[in-house]
Amino acid sequence: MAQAYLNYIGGQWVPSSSGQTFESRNPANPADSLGSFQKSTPKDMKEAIDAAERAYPDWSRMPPPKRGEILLKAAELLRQNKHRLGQLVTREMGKQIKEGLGDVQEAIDIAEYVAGEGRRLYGHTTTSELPDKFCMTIRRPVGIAGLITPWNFPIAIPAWKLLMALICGNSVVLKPSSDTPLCAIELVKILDQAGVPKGVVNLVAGSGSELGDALVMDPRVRVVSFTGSKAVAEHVIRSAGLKKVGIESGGKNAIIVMDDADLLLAVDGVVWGAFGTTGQRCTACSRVIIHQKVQKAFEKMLLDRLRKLKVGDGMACDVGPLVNQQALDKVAKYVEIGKSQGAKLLCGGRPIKKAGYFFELTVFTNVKPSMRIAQEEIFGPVLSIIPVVSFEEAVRVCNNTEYGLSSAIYTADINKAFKAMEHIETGITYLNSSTIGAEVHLPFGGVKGTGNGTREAGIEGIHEFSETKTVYVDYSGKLQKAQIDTVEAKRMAGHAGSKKRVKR
Ligand code: UN1
Repeated sequence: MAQAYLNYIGGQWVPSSSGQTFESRNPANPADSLGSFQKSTPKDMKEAIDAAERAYPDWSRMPPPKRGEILLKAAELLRQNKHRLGQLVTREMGKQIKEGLGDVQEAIDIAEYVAGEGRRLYGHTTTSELPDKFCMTIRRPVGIAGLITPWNFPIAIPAWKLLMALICGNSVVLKPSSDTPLCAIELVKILDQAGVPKGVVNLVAGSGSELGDALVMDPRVRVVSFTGSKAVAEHVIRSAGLKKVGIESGGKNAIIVMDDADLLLAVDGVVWGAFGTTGQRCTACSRVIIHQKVQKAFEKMLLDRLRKLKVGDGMACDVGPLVNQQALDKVAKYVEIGKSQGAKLLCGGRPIKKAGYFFELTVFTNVKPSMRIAQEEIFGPVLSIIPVVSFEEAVRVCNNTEYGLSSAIYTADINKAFKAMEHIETGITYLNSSTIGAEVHLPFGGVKGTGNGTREAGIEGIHEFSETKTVYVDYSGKLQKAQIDTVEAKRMAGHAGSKKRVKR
């Protein structure tokens, strides 16, 4: 009998009003169940928002350094539990164990980062156009934050959003992915243990299509943060209306390899970017745009490297499974599309006949930029190699997609590197490094179809979860009118007055 996990509402572990549950299973071995979770209803969601509303006044008024102390304690607890949680990430989501541990490390990093922010949360002070007047901005929490998180970073992404929302003084309702509810529950338990007051963090498990609107459309929820597919992101934006909404909705990230690149280094970066996390990162490299002079040599080196990688259970192998059957089917479908549109398969292309959702490491070459495998997000271990003849063409091909999250260029030419930095249309560009591996103290997000221009993490994450208030302090003791009582107006008045005096 699988262990039953409940929702966390108002500091209590409670069952859903539906009386129904779903299971989370190990994608490397679907017979291994992690437990059963609540199939929640909009009524459960409403109760979670009620609880967040009750907890908000006290939490939002707690001095931010105090909130920071609690979140620093959460960082310590995460560190103490890193090994256990890293293994859980691998078991529930499938990624290779080093990456499972990295997922937890990213949560530790953000917890430490935001704990320090408790003593900053800077606004700015500035001048006034009037005498005896002081102007500044302060940061205020937005209110209740509704967070909808994906399965590919099942601890790190909930942590990015939760901890940023918390340090700013928001109370939170989290709807984690149905593929990884246990990782989210473990994170919430740690926040509770660290001393986050009851009701400040609430978790409601279940399907996004059942619960998403109840969270996003509730007028009490003032800020929504969503990471997931572009189609759902567009629905979230439409439903959220005038709320603050942070969106990260995928990528079609490319690595440009120029003819002067250190090819060994480039192969390392491509293998890590394309097949790390089994290609299931929003930042994953799914296109290599290669100068044709080095194409053959690069492909040979790449294939040599891939032959050495073992696909299997992430606890023991180099590359883990896809997250579920649907993901496996989607990858298989794209391989067929690639073949039917005339791309040449260099290696892989088939599901691996094992109990889990495994797929061969797959590389297509001589891919045309317009082919669907070069345009659409596959989210799996499928890489497209696109030959080009010049740097200018490489940048053009790189930008020829509806997404704009991450990109990279391998070159020894500093001029090309800086031109790439300037001309590539993505939120993140790496020079001589892969497309993955963003650090939490820098803004994360993209342009074009990747989102709505917002960034999470870093200082921009603070902006995501706080409002700017502008404050004017007038200590002149009289009514002073901006734009009207100006020096110029006074001079004009004086001038008019002196003219009058002359007349008299
Ligand atoms: C994601 O896939 O949505 O930069 C997040 C990276 C990770 C985060 C990826 N630190 O690859």
